[in-house]
Amino acid sequence: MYAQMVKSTGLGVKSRDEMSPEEARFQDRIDAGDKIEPKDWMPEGYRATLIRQIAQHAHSEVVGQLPEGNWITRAPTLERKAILLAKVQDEAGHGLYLYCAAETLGVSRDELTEALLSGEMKYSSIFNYPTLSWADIGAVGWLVDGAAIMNQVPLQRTSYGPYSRAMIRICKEESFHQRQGFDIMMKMANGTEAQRRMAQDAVNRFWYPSLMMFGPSDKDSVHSAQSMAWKIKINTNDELRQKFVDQTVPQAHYLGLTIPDEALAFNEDTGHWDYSEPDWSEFYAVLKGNGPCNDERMAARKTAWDDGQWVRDGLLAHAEKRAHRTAAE
Ligand code: FAQ
Repeated sequence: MYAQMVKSTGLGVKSRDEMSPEEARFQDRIDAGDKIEPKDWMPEGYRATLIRQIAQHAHSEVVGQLPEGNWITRAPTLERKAILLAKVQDEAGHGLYLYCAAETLGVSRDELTEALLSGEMKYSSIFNYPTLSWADIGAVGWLVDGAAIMNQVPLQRTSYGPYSRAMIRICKEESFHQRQGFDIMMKMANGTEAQRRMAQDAVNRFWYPSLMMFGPSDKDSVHSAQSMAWKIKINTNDELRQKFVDQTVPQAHYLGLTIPDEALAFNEDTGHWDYSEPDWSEFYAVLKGNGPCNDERMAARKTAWDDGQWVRDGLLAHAEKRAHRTAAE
C-alpha cells in the first residue's frame, strides 16, 4: 500500500491517451489548481505517493528531535535552553499534523510507525548525522531548517488539501527555527577564536548532508516526474538545491564562515552559484542504514514506541468502555 512498496514502474507519467476517463478528469482538476480533498476520487498511485511522502516527512520531524534533544540539557544559557525546548516541541507538533494528514488517506499512525520501525519507510538522511558541539545546533537551525523551508514553502501549494494546510502552519514555525539557528551562528562566528572554530567545523560537517536533504539529482530522482504532474511536488530536487545554495552562500559570507567547497563560484552568465555535488555514494549508504547514527536513531524510536504501548492500550480500553456505556444508555 505504501509507495515505497509500489516502486515506480519506470514507465513514466501516463499520457492523456493512456488515462482512464476518471484519471483524465482527476488530472484536469490538478491542472486547474483544484485542491483534492480526502473523500474525492484519486488514483491509487496518487494516494500511495502522498502516503509515502507525508509519512516520510512526519517520521523526519519526529526523528529530527533526537539530534537537537541531545543538547537541551547542555544549552549554554537558560534562554538558549528555553528556545531550543520550544523548537524541539514544535517538531513534535509538525509530526502530529503530518501524521493526521496521512491518516486522511486511510492509513493509521500505528501502521506508519510500524512501517518506519520495520525499515519499509524512511526518514530524512540528515538526521543520521551526530550533533557534536553547541555550534551544531546553530548549523542545524540555519542549514537544516533552511533547507527544510526551501523545500516546504512550495509544498504549501501542493495539490492535496490536508497536506497543503499542514504545510502552511509548519512553515510559519520553521522560519523561527531558522532564525534561531542563524542567531546562534552569529554569536559563535563573532565570539572567541575557539567559538569561531566550532562554528566553522559545524558548517564543514553539515554543508553536504544539508544539500543531500533535497534528494538525488534530477536525473536519478525516481518520483519527481509523476509527483510534479500531480502537483504533489512543485519543484525538482535540483531546482530547490540551487535556490538553497544561492540563499545560503551570502549568509555564510556575512557570518565570515567558509563553505567547504573549493569549486564554489558565482556564475555571471546564469546568475547562480556553481557548487560541487555531494558525494552521492554517501547519501545512498545513509539511506541503506549505514550512516553514523542510523542504528542509534532507530533504537530510540523503537524504545519510545515500546515504552508507549501501555498508554495506547489504556486509551483503547477506555474508548471501548465508553462505547459500551454509550450503547447501554
Ligand atoms: N532522505 O525520487 P526521489 C525537517 C529517497 S523535514 C531520505 O527524488 P521524492 C524539519 C526517496 O524517498 C525534512 N530519503 O524522491 C526539521 C526515494 O526513496 P523511496 C524532511 C530520501 O520523494 C528540521 C528515493 O530517495 N522533509 O527537516 C531523501 O520525489 C530540523 C528517490 O528520491 C520532507 O520530507 C532524503 N533526504 O523526493 C526537523 C519534505 N531524498 O521513497 C527537525 C517532503 C530522497 O522510493 C530538525 N518530502 N530520498 O524508497 C519531499 O519533498 C520529497 O520526498 C524529497 C524526495 C524531496 C525528500
